[in-house]
Amino acid sequence: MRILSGIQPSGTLHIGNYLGAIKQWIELQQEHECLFLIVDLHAITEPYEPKEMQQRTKNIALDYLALGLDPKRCTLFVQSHIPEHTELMWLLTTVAQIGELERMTQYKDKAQQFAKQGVNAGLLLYPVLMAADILLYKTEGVPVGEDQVQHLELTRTIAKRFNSRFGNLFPEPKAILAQQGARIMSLKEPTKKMSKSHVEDSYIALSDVPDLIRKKIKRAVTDSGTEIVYDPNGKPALSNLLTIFSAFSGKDAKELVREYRSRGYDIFKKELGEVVARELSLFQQKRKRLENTPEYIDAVLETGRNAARNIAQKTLHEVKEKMGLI
Ligand code: AQP
Repeated sequence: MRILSGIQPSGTLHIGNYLGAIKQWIELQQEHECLFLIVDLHAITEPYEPKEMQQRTKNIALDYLALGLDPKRCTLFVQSHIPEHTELMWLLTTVAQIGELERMTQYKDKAQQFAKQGVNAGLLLYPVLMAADILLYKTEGVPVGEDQVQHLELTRTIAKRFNSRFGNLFPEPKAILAQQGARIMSLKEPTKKMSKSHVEDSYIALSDVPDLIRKKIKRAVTDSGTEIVYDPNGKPALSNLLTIFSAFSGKDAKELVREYRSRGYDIFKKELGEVVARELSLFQQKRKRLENTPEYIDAVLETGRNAARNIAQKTLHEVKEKMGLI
């Protein structure tokens, strides 16, 4: 299967990005043809500091490598290095419908968030660029968190519509969801997803030092009562912490409930903090070593650019031919 997924360089990666997306990528690269990109063209749809963007993009590349993506097993590249993404996006804007784009939950949320400063057209067209990212490589599987499933459904609609109007070309890509961690919630507002653009205490960044991780988990909101039970509707905060514990420890939620049921929130949170801190400090040590090899990071992205561009140019040529543009 050909797999593709990406992350925006819009801030520091958090455990939601890791558990919902990257953890699966690391497993998938063992058996599938994988392409993983840094979607910088998506990140510019929100207010950002141009001087920081290059470093942010490199930071994500460092995170990818330190978490375990292996450039011998997958293609790692930067979206804006491949001009075919934006060219295909334009072609696909004639296939997507405005009503479909306006119905996207992420667009509605962000349009509300940025209403005062004005909503740029890129926010509305974001899912068409995402469809172009995916279809350009004739991707079959897209490992993402649950929040991206709606965008992926739209990609399938665009692929289907293109195929029936211009002739068969694109596979209809499927979402691949993590069994645990497809939707990690905010530590402060457990009914909202954990997000890198929300307040710092609401997420655990992959770069947080052990003491900060322990503190954030200690301060995470909990539900009323004292018993440890898994009940996402009745006890969303606790269930979220159980999901995180489960994903980091490899024990399932039922087993954790048996182990901690009557030991109280304090011990449960303390031990959860230790498990998360231990795994993230291994990642941080590896990342620190990689920080000293900027030429290696550049070389990985350059090799990725060349490999991705070969596929991208071929697909774009086929698309234009089918659309009568050559
Ligand atoms: N809370 C989450 N739980 C599980 N998966 C998540 N993902 C994001 N948040 C969670 C998954 O991470 C991948 C990369 O996401 P992205 O950075 O491209 O954009 P996003 O979904 O908008 O992530 P954020 O953190 O919420 O960023 P901002 O705040 O910039 O909008 C995707 O696969 C996503 O599903």
